[in-house]
Amino acid sequence: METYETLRTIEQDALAELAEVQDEKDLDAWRVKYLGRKGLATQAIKRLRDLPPEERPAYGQAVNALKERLQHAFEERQEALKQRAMEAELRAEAFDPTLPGRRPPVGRYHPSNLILREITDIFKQMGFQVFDAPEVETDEYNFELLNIPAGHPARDMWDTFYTTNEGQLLRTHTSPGQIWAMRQFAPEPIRVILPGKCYRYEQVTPRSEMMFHQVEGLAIGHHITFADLKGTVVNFVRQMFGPERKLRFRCSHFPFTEPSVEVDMDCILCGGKGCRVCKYTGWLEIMGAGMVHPVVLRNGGYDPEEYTGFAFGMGPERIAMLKHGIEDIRYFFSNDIRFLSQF
Ligand code: FA5
Repeated sequence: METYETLRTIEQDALAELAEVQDEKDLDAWRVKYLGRKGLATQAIKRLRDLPPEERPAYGQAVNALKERLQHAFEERQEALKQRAMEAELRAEAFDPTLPGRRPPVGRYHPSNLILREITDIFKQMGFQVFDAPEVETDEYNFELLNIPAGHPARDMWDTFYTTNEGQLLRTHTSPGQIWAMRQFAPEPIRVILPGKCYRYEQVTPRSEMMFHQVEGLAIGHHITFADLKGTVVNFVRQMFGPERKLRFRCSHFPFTEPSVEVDMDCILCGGKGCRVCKYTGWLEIMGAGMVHPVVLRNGGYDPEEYTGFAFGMGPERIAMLKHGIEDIRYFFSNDIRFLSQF
């Protein structure tokens, strides 16, 4: 019976020690000590040899039962330790369910898109529809059909990026869109605006980018006069910049309009007195415009004896710069979130 006494002692010691175990390392040492290959409970089977044969099966069963109980106790302790570690971790994180949640950052429109939307909304009220034209153009559409033949000095002003395909280029202005729109609608009267990207091979400065947007406007019909152009532009500028704005139409030249003008607005910062923004002139240039040249009308499919039209082209980034007091156009496309998130 002494043999069974030993088993009981092993069990009591093992359970007492197990209750003291506080971490994984001690737990593992305990397992080796009692349940490992050379562990006390495992080795207890060796006593079988000292017993008479008829008692051996009962003793064998008693050893196995002991090992099972110890194994069970081990697993329970292991689970309890895991649970305790998890609770400690949660406490350390100090989760407070009453705090408000964190808002995920929400995307927003790019300032160029915002100003394009404002511009198109104003023209939509005046019956203009938005027309989409390609950014990758041909020499024919970007220049030839707009009355700018090869060798024309105006080509210097509108130098661009060429593709490896002969005669294919990135458009320098939205004006080739006039031809696309005319060819789609002629001989119906039209009123369209064409917002989109343009590209120029020129030095990047605080006022000029290599890639920027333009919004082209085109109206063609019977009896359209320069007065219609003035009325449309005045209405646009006053809705965009306020009803007190004054406008000036200054003689200019574009090969695709005749007569041509540059439209200036009194400086919104100094009200016309002269300041750094308007370079002390009191005026800010906001667009080029004019009456559609007869050659361009014909290229678009309208008979210039019967139809007249006006066109204009403006730079929305420059308009946004005036509206929001932005000093450098390069902010628009340098992808700095500190700038973009202000709109
Ligand atoms: C033109 O591009 C003409 N196609 C405009 C036009 C259309 C005249 C229809 C008559 C009839 P201009 O090169 O001046 O003109 O450009 C028009 C506007 O685009 C400028 O007033 C400016 O706001 C903007 N722009 C021109 N170049 C740049 C640039 N490098 N960076 C940013 N904006 C520019």
